[in-house]
Amino acid sequence: MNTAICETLFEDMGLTMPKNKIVIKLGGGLITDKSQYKLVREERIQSVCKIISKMIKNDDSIILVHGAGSFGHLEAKKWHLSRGNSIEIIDEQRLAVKNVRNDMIELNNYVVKYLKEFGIEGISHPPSKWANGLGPQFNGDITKLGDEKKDTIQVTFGDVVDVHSEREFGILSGDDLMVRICKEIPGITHCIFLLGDAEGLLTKPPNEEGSELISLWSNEQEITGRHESSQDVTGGIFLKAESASKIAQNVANVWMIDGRKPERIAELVQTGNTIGTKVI
Ligand code: IP8
Repeated sequence: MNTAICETLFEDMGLTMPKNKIVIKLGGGLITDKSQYKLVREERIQSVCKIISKMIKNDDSIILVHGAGSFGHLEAKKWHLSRGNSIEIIDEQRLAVKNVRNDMIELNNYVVKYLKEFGIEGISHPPSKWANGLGPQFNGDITKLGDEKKDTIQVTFGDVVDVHSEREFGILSGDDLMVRICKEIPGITHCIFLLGDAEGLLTKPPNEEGSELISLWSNEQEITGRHESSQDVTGGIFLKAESASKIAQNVANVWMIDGRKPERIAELVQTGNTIGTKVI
């Protein structure tokens, strides 16, 4: 269907045509302090939600995914949840699965609360309720995240999900959700990963001398990141880069940018460019 016919149909239905369809991931390291159990960075969530609400009022459509940070990774690490059922500690693990799921809902509530503060209704889709299996090929109907309604955003997040094998459970990263959303929901124009500690992909870990921003990245280019495996049960920056690279096969504008400067999201969408890493 051509754009003019689409526009007329939208108008007839009393809707305005979304200008851009943007999938944004709030990294767990952006919205929490990853080293301290359940320490949320509310001011960062708030400032991203403010920009997002302006974009929604400007008729862009947004799907939001967020990471777990210290609401998920620390307990998941302690109880080896990413390995699945470990017979000798299974009772503690089952309890930890419940606790992490509850903690993730608690973190999600902060995101929904700040969307609401700016007049946006966040509709939450906790993966433990609709997805099972691991990696980007997990089972679950992602299409509900594509539902569009005025002043509404569909929201999902990394979670502990059931695995239908002797493993019993495992960790589904928000990055895997990003890959599937961008593959299965039609018309995505932008996919943006918001980082908490860097302006984009860097040549070396942040804070290391000589570390520079890579403004254009493809996966042929090696990165020497640091994976904080004491805090992170998914793949850190490596999984993010790999996921972004997969997404770049279907989506034209895939970026990693600094979530501490959320005005860059709006700049990117308006001008096609900003400070950050464009993934090709
Ligand atoms: O932070 C991990 O999701 P991510 C989910 O998006 C849990 O990788 C529960 C650790």
